[in-house]
Amino acid sequence: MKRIAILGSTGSIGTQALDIIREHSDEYEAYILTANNSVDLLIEQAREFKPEVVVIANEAHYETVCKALDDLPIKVFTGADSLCEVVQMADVDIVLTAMVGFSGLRPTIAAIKAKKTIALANKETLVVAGELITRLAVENRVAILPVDSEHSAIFQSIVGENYADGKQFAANEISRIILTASGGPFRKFTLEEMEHVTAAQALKHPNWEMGAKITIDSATMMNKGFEMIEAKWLFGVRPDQIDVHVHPESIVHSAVEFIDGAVKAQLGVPDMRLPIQYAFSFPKRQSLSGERLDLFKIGNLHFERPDMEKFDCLKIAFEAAERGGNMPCIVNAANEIVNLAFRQGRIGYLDISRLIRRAMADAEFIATPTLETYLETDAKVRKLVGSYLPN
Ligand code: MN3
Repeated sequence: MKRIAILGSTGSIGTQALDIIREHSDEYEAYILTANNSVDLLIEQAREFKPEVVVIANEAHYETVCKALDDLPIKVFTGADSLCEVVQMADVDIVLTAMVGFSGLRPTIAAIKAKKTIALANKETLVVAGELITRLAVENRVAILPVDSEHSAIFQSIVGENYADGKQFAANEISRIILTASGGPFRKFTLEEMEHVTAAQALKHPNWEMGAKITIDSATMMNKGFEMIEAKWLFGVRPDQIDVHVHPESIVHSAVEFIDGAVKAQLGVPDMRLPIQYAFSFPKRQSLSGERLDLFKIGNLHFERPDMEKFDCLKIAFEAAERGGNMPCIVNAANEIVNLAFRQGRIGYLDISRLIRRAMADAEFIATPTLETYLETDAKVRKLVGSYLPN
């Protein structure tokens, strides 16, 4: 029995992780469930899965959750710091980081230091602090298993590429990663058309059902830029070895080219439950209900080069990755603020990249950041970008 802590159980990844646990209840147990504000769903999940611990991060909802669960032997905690504490509990085997944004950083670090296997869905953690996180993972001998569908595909393609070379272990060398992208809802829009798109249009993703923040990030392709940075840290490649391919069908979830030119990919229907389950079951595969890939039905697969002029956020991510230091942290913090401002109708779609570029120019660059630098940069840039917004 693997005991799983789901950080962000009421979000899109969290609820699908619970689907997996429901389907394989003899193998997995939802041991910790956490949410920020989605009180009703968290209570419903707690009553169904009977976890050991529930965390409602927003303290304003603490009484409500306690009352609703007071007939069950479930411990209820509140406050952002309690996330860092509960992930260290002795019985936890896997921590699924499925919360949104920068808030995932500190709990992920706490879980790594407590030597928990990480099923990583919170890509912002690696975008902001990839150097620190990967170093801590090596020091603590902790596995970081990707849940992002592209990174799971890359990971599935490199499983089996390790070998024993005498008494040493070695891995076959990757020459290139093909990171696929659906292109989002504005793939065929002109820049002029993009000027006027609304949040409602951006929230209609053609292939994937996701939370609001990441759906907007997909529309701007900042999500793909962040995934490039995520891949750089997870697989130890340089940004120039990562080739973004727009692939509107979302069937090839990503691919790896090795030094001999062989390309391995993972294909399937778009369904996040597979990468979530693979992170839980690795190295084993398990049955999974749902639709199967039918290539006859799909007929053709298409690939295009991304338009870096139209999707400036993708270019921004490459620039930030090349610059290094706290620049990806600056970009992430700015993006979290403008993403929300766009959803609230306070700024236009093209203002997203304009304001992020402004923050990149204005914020203090630090070449060799520490955890404190990241926390400080994040707070400062949020304030800075807030000052750019109309009232
Ligand atoms: Mn993805």
